[in-house]
Amino acid sequence: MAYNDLRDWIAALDRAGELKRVSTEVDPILEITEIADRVSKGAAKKYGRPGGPALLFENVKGANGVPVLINQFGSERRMQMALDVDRLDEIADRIRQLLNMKSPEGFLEKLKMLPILADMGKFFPKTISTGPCKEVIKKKDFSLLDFPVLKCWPQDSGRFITLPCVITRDPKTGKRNMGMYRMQIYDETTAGMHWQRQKVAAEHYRERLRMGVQKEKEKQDGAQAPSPAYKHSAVDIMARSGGGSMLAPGERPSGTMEVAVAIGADPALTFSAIVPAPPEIEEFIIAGFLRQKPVELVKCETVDLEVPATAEIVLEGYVKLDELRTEGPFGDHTGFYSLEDEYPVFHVTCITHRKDPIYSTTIVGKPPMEDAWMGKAVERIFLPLMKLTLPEIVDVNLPVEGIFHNLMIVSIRKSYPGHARKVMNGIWALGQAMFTKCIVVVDEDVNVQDIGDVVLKVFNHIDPERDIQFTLGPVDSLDHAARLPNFGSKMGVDATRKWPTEGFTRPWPDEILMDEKTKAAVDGKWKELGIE
Ligand SMILES: Cc1cc2nc3c(=O)[nH]c(=O)nc-3n(C[C@H](O)[C@H](O)[C@H](O)COP(=O)(O)O)c2cc1C
Ligand SMILES: [Mn+2]
Repeated sequence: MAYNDLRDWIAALDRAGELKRVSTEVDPILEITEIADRVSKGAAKKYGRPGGPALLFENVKGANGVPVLINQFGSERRMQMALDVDRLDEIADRIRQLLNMKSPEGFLEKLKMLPILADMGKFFPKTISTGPCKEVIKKKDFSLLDFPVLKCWPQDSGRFITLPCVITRDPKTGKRNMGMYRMQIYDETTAGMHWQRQKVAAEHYRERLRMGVQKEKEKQDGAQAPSPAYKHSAVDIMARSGGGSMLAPGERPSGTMEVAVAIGADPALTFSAIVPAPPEIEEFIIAGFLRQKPVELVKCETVDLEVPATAEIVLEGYVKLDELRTEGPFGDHTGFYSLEDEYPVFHVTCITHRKDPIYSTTIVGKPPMEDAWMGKAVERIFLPLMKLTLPEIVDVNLPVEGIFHNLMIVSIRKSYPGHARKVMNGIWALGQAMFTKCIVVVDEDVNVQDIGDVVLKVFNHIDPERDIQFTLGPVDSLDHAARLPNFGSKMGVDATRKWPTEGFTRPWPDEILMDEKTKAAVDGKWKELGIE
């Protein structure tokens, strides 16, 4: 049963004993972070429940009564509840079922497919005339400062909206994208738009730059007021990084790109904004698939975009093509601050919200935190999709402390010489898996979920100089060690058993395992031994 909206979800968490309401006054500046961090780490031990409960702060300083929800996804159980399953692998099973669909032969097989086809109808979003997110519409006198936006960590450059579903449209195909990109609040009506350059909204932005709108001479009086923060070189780099237009010195692009932001929605929708889906797939469809119920959308007031009808808060606006501004630092999910960089600026044209909105947010920092559980869900759900391209993959583990792009352990069914290296290269070519700094490939008899087994076998099996491969390519914007921002080296470790056809002619020893007969004999006398 899909949750209709954030409230429905909060009520379900409450019923399941997964929510803690807090009525003591708390400060959105740093204090909520400290509390949420203790809950996701310390409370994990105390309650014997990894991740601790979701928290609803009902009395937030300076919030005009707007409550703050945090840690809604912060445990395996809640992640399962959010996606309405008992095991996250159930979703992978449903994806596998869809992918395995073959052409039906005969009437009976066609009939069997009907429920699947009917199910597919639920994936597609529906646009309806109005919804609760329109209860309050403010086209003027609105302020981003009205909401209890957190300052998360001491060295953060300001307050950041951390759980925004950012919706943009591909200017060429008209397809919509929804990605989660944090937003630093600059003032009442502007915020940073931290879409990293390899993300889909950044590509939409570049597409607009490439289309060039018109390039105007800086001295000419453009239709658009010049952005005070205009930095020619930065905008030029943005344009060129897409292989697009090169601005002549003194030239500047003009025009804007519309953006809508939904904050606080049903959990499947929020989650779909973080999944690293192929760029061509609309996240609204993914949310429909996860919810098994269409996402209902309403048209925005001031931009040509649609937003989830039941969202708590909607920000409408645009980014200018000639404006970048310093964003960050921000305490990030690497456990370190991501440093300042130039990003586009979101200008708000309208804010709509429910009558008594609930502000939902998260914090990132040293793992494990709330995003660890979201990442694990992504790992499980994407396995069948990875196997589509790399069917030899048996299982994948992205350890939480590897912060998802630093370390991937993958087991394969090895079938030919050099197979492990083919898999590494395949992963580096697979969407956001391109960011993986270290890929460790093991044989299928290694349980990648058991780090002890992995360490034992990987370090026994490698001849480091022979088995480590380096490559160069794009790295995550958050990587502070790479030689250049966004560009650096990556490492693959081939920890599979080496074959003679790979030049390894020494004998390979067997793993030590007791024989079944002896084990059975000891089983038989185990109690009698009186050891336990
Ligand atoms: C809490 C949270 C915050 C995130 N913040 C950012 C961000 O600021 N910038 C960014 O590019 N990606 C961020 N991400 C990751 C993106 O949401 C993720 O890469 C997503 O797949 C992007 O969608 P897209 O493929 O449609 O661009 C964040 C993820 C989470 C869970
Ligand atoms: Mn996308």
